[in-house]
Amino acid sequence: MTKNLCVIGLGYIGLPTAVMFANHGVRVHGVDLNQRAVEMISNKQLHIEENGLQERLDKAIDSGMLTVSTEPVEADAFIVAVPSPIREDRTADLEYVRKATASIVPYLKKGNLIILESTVPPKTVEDVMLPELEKSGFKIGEELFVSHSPERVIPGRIFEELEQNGRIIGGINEKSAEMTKELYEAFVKGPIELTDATTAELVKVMENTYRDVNIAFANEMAKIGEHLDVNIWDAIRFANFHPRVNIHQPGPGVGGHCIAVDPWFLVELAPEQSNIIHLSRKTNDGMPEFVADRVMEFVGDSERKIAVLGLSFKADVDDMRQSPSIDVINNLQEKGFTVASFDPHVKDDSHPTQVQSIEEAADGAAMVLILTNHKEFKDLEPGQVADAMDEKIIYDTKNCIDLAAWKEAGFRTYLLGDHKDNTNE
Ligand code: SAJ
Repeated sequence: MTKNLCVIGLGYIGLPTAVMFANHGVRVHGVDLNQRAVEMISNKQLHIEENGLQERLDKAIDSGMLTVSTEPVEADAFIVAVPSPIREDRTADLEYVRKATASIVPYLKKGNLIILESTVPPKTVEDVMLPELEKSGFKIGEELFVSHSPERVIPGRIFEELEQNGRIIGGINEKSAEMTKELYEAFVKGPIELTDATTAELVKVMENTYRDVNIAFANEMAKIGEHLDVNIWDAIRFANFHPRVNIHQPGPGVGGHCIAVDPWFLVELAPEQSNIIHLSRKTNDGMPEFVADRVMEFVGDSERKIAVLGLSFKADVDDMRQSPSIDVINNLQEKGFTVASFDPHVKDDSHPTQVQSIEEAADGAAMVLILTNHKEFKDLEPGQVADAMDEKIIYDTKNCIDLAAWKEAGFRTYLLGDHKDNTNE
């Protein structure tokens, strides 16, 4: 039975996971190279935003079940939850995983369990982690046990999903898988499936790639819809009434460290066989330019100001990693537009165009451009910005605003999938 756990990496996955175990009877030592993050956490301050994290962190720290530092400690089990990004050339960068694994080797004891939670290309446990762990001198599979148990939680609902989601556990052998299952049963209520490490690695990457391919289909339909004077959002809603159809939502692009990254692991692994996957990546990565082209079309003159609402990669989170908003803004600036952006979830000074309010962003602007469907934007009233704007145009790329009210207020209104010639005239 695991009594002491060491969690390496206290980011969007590692910290909630560490807190969850600490509040379910497992003594946890959390480790992060970021000294500032460690100081904040030990003072019960958050360096990331997630619903329910503050009160659970307070409980874990106050109970003494969670301690943090920049160095690992001896434990019964170790969880590695560090970044697994891609490089400029779209190949997987597994150095964080390799270094985190190497960092625990001096602390390993016979019988220890090591679990990789980061999403990685198939064979990473075998080709990257095991060679590092072998340097401990312990026999892998007999004296050291290793598994991959990929996180599957969605930002904004992490604690609910940590408990309710099923879990895939891939062990390098059956004993490793069984030991990992026993540990996660501390709080996982969803079904736990056991398999081998490579299958578990592939399953997680497949899940995120499935979503990316379906979003690409939705974005392609939005482009096709332009030719038909059809509101693609309504069309998708109607199609999804079909029991076997689940078309995702189009948008200004796919961001975050997961859906926009993981499919490239498969393209790198099997370039000849991953045509749909590769094309879907290109389709979704092309959406920011598509949106900027439409802005140019709708405004007609690039020496104007655009008020961008939403910098984070999705609704109600503070995470700007790989955010499509940044690419849209870059495209607009390259065209000559002046951009002012506002995001209620993102910390100040996170982007050079950032201002302190919607009103400040819209002041003197020709267009309000919605890029992230934060709940704060859903109730935005035209009256809040109309008088301060130079021209009254609104473009909603996330279908989250009641455009009828804006039309009534004299705005030219556009939804993603609209073409200049089929609206407002
Ligand atoms: N998006 C669309 N249309 C959609 C859904 C999403 O354009 O219909 C965009 C979002 O705006 C965002 C991006 O895709 O920019 C990704 O957002 P998301 O909500 O789809 O996913 P993530 O990245 O927050 O979380 C995903 C989840 N994976 C799946 O749902 C298959 C989560 O379960 C994973 O744990 C997470 O990746 C991860 O960490 O891998």
